[in-house]
Amino acid sequence: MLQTYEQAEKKLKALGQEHLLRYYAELSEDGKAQLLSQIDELDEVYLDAFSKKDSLSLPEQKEITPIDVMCAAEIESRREEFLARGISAAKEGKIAAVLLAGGMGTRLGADGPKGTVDIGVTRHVYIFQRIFENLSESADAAGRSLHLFIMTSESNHDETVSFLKEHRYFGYDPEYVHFYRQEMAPAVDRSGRIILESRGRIASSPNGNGGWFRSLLKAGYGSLIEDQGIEWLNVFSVDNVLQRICDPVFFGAVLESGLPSGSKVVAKSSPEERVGVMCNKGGRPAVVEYYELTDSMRYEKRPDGSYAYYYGVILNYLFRIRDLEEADGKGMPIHFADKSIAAWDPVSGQTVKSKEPNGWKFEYFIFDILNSLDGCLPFEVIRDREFAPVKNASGPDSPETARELLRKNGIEI
Ligand code: UD2
Repeated sequence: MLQTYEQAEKKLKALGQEHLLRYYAELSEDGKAQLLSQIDELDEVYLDAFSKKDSLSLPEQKEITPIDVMCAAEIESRREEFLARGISAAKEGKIAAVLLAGGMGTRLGADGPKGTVDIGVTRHVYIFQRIFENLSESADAAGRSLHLFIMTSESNHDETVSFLKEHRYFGYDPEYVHFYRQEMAPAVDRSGRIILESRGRIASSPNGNGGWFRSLLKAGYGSLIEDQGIEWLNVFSVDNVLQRICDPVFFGAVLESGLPSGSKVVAKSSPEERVGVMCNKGGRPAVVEYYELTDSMRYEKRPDGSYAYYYGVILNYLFRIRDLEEADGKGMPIHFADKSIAAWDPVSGQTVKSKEPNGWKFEYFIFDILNSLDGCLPFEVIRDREFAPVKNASGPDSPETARELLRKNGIEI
């Protein structure tokens, strides 16, 4: 914690961000302490990345080629073998789950954490409830509870914890549910100056879903993971109400492959579908995010006429922890999201949110770690059975499309 204004001023001067203290004298004592705390937590890694954003020294352009995927038919033919392998490792507690729930859920328009959204019709069906129902199925198959780590963010942590406590974790053993906050990142304007949301508050947002492992260790869960003999983490998205969690078949297949990671994929519904695509980059597995995909990649075809980049990641990954510890230290790329950011307007004396994007948010992406690992098993799952994301208020990937898919899978809603 920065003790004084002078220490904050010194840090900001070195970063060329001293404007953040412009209104300091006008703030209350609490306001001053809050701003000093944000300045203390300010990580210059984002500003460094921004300074290199348009530099001529582009990161070396690694060659991108299609990747082979373990297709559903092969999985079906080896299901019993994979299931047996996965169950026996889960019985020994070698796997735990990590739920990424720090996102803002802006596209859904939910005013609370996305997991608290009830998509039920004849009964309550909260998104968090589906997570615990799916995890419980794998825990039952393993004959034991499996640890679940829930990553939240500053903006939704308290509400997430109180909601799950109020709903008694939907019957799951609370001893096996652990929470931690992800880090926040500052937002900058087009020139790279950090934006003040108000006179005493830096505009900041969760730093993407890619910082999950570093934040998990920073929260002090490394010793629990070691004491419990957990060797693998199944990391997944909050918004997919059909996904299998700690899926023993997926787990067994990755164990059998000998690879340090796995990624559940679905055949894309169209080249335009908003999912990252699995590929090889520089000879190692990788994912290119949907809005970073070039049209030539999006529409590239193999000789047999099928799309070359045809498998989309559903944000359900398996990682072997010992490889993560090594790879995560190599530094993950920072992505820039062009966003409209609420900013303090000294003229009107108010916080103003422009309709058009006016700056950049910084995000780490979970899948960037794949390119630092020695391999990844892309594992195809059947879309209608395992991929029902709730992202938008209406249209594709909405509560309505999710309800349709739940009904199709015999789940009463
Ligand atoms: C994500 C994937 C995309 C595809 C798609 C499948 C990434 C970067 N993109 O796209 O490739 O797999 O999902 O539906 O993974 N989250 C946090 N903290 C953050 C930001 C996000 O925990 O700061 C969580 C969020 O709560 C959710 C998940 O990450 O569980 C996906 O979030 P998103 O909406 O940013 O990713 P999306 O849907 O654009």
